[in-house]
Amino acid sequence: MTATHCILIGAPVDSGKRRRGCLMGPDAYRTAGLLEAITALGHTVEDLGNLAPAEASPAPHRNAAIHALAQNVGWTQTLMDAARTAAPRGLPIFLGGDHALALGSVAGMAAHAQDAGRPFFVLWLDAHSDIHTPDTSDSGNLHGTPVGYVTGRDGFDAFPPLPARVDPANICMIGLRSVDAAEHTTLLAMNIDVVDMRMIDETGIRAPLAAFLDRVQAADGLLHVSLDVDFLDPAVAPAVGTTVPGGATVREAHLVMEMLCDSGRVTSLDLVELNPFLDDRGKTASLMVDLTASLLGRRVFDRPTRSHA
Ligand code: Z70
Ligand code: MN
Ligand code: MN
Ligand code: MN
Repeated sequence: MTATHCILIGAPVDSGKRRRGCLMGPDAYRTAGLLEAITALGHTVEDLGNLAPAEASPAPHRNAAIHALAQNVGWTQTLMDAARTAAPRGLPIFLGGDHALALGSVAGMAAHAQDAGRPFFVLWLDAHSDIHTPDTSDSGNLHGTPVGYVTGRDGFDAFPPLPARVDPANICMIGLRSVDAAEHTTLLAMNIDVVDMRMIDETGIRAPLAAFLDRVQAADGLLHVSLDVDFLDPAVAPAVGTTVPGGATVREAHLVMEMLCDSGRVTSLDLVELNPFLDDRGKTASLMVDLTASLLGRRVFDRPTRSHA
């Protein structure tokens, strides 16, 4: 992989759900050696430190269950701006923080792609589809809404207007195993490319990912990868608030990252939902760092001719 300038954006977002701890995520990644792992691969790193949410004072939401609306609105503005500013200079890596940070990171990257006149694609690696709106969410946890926001669904009036909507046809979700009924209806209506765990068991993870990457390639698109810790099986990645059994293995996750690296398409990355308070001697943070390294070119053994095709 050619040398890349990686821009680390600390996003200690802890407002997307009620259980606290994700605010420690950015420093856990640094402690686990993320900067060293990136530079060891021949890339350069710039660490912007940890950002803080903009001030926001939205009216109370009609859904009384919504948790921490003002903070989430403020983070969305901050991270949208940060993405747009960083993207022309390198590869932004958003160090979460819970998945509510992706309202800002993905919206900002979509705006950047529009500015650059390029199609924009999103790979969502997650146990959940996170396609709620503030109106359809029963939990009121806004980390369940980023895909709803970036695809331009109604109900986000309190949030910054979307500079560029993400085409649902350009989204692929891999790893799903916990989808609410309202989300299921929406995923079908939007015809989103869903690779659930059953499909992974039946076809393997390689074929559906290769098909998606071929589409990104054919369109000469920019690709944002949003990696939720709960994509992984909780046995290997215990540092998450909501554990869902039956997740991706270490081997499947590394293969995904290696294929993404080979594609040469990834232009931004979210690392989300790490709750260091729940980790086991840093093993989840370390695994996330190793996966990031695979995405950026680390190889077990280099063969000159291997690719995802
Ligand atoms: C559920 C909700 C969720 C985690 C996203 C879950 C959302 N669909 N949970 N990531 N860990 O509350 O909306
Ligand atoms: Mn998620
Ligand atoms: Mn999740
Ligand atoms: Mn729900």
